[in-house]
Amino acid sequence: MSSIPTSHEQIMTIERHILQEQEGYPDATGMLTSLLYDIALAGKFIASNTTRAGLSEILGSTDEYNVQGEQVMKLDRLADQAIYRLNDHAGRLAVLASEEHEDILPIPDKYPTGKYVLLYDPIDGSANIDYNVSIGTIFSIYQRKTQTDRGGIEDCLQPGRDLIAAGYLLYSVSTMLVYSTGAGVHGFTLDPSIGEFLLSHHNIRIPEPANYFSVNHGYTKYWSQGIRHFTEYLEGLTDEGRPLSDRYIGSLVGDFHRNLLAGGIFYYPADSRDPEKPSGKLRLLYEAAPLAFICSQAGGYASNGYMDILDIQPDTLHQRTPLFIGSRDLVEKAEQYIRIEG
Ligand code: FDP
Repeated sequence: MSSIPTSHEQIMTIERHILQEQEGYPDATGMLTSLLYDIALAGKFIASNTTRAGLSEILGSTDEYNVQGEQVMKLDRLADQAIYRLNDHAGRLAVLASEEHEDILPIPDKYPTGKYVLLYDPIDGSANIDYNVSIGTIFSIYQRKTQTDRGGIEDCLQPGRDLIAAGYLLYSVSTMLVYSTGAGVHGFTLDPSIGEFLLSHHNIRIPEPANYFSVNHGYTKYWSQGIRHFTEYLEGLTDEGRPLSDRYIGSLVGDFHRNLLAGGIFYYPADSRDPEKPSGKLRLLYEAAPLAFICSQAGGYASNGYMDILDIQPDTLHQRTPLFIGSRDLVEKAEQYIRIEG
């Protein structure tokens, strides 16, 4: 059944919404609009494949491992290629970088380059694919810094503070696209009967008080004292004296999205499991910075435990960071515990 409203509600497609936002910028060329629109198109393509994941040959993993040493799932590869191939030839981008590739992804010589830079995590939460649990795609758009013809790594190594736009797709009960160009956060739900993303969540703000916290408790014994005590605080000793509910999908986009709509905190701290990964698991450029941008636009906050994620200058493409993200007061509380107890 289509979700076309019968009342006087305005139907706002994502294309119309992006165009309307562009009207606020008289110098806009339409390039960002079409870039965002093609990301939405890639999202539709990925969504149509995720819904067939249990039936088609795309279920399961390939024999390859990505730069993080993780096994590449077939859907990862398909999503990675879809995003690249929809964007490599349109003359909007100087360079791309994907979480699945060690190095930057240049624009082929035969195509023109443009003024933007696209970074993306094609499938986030991919360990969930085989179990039919929510997964997502995360994207970040920066303005290029270099003036040479082809973009370079300096164009990709920019702090989240400099983001022009960021967003994510969530492939779940329904498919959603949530994005911000720095003027609030807006959510669109894919109506599969007409193949359009329709505005369903206008100007999202993280509600108060918070309701949830999301963390992988399986790692408790590897946490610092500050993280353990912060978790105990959430479990029962919050300032209001009520425990928050614990919900962990293990898919950052899904966990973040729930906390964005319902109020809460997701955290993936540094831990003592792997001395080679002293900064935790999540990637600054592909995961933490874009979601921090969305979060701050919705009135929330994201920190690495010591400072605002948006202020971190990345040194490498695949740099990892501890992440505390969601309702501002909870993230600040985490910082307090870490400052005092480590
Ligand atoms: P995944 O490895 O399945 O891609 O950074 C990736 C991520 O999932 C996040 O989406 C998720 O929040 C986290 O890792 C889950 O890690 P744990 O299994 O260690 O909890």
